[in-house]
Amino acid sequence: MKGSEVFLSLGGNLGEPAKSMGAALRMLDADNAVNVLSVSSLYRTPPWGKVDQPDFLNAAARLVTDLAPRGLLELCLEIERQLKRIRGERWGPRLIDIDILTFGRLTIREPGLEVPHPRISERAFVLAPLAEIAPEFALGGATVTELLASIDTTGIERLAGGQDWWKG
Ligand code: A4P
Ligand code: MG
Repeated sequence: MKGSEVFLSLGGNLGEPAKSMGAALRMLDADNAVNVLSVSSLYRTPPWGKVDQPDFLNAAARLVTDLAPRGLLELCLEIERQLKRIRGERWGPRLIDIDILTFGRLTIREPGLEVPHPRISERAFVLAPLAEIAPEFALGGATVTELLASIDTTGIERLAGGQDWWKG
């Protein structure tokens, strides 16, 4: 597949998030127009935004896809629906959340689709897993490693179990 290189962030803090995230990655990889190239370890992360909720599990993935950005977003939203995500309050607890961090080198600012994801550089739960699979990737003039070094990573823990946890 020639396609576009994409980085995704996955997270969840209800039910069995590792299972939901693994299922989501396998569903993406099963699509003819998507190949999952690499996946980070799982990270346990303190809740960001709304703090009185359970810890999250988070991970990052690198894909190549022949889909257009909207097509990939629709696929991610459909997978979230299939995994019975219950949509609740903003930044609140969730079974599974899939965010498109970057899509090639495109900048998209449209209703319902913003790429690069606008809050990457302030979120250690996104940058810590991303730094494991793409440390030198440049975002707005800094590398992922540099961005991660500039924010608070208190409480973030990489879980043992390596990068094949999602293969099921
Ligand atoms: N949308 C726009 N751009 C994108 C994109 N690049 N990727 C739209 C994916 N979706 C995008 O999503 C609402 C809509 O965003 C989608 O329908 C899509 O059209 P949502 O996930 O329900 O949004 P939300 O939760 O209301 O707000 P937001 O800001 O997207 O929340 P996040 O960013 O998903 O954050 N703490 C830890 N430790 N770990 C976490 O994973 N996650 C959140 C949720 C809060 N705190 C967390 C974590
Ligand atoms: Mg989201």
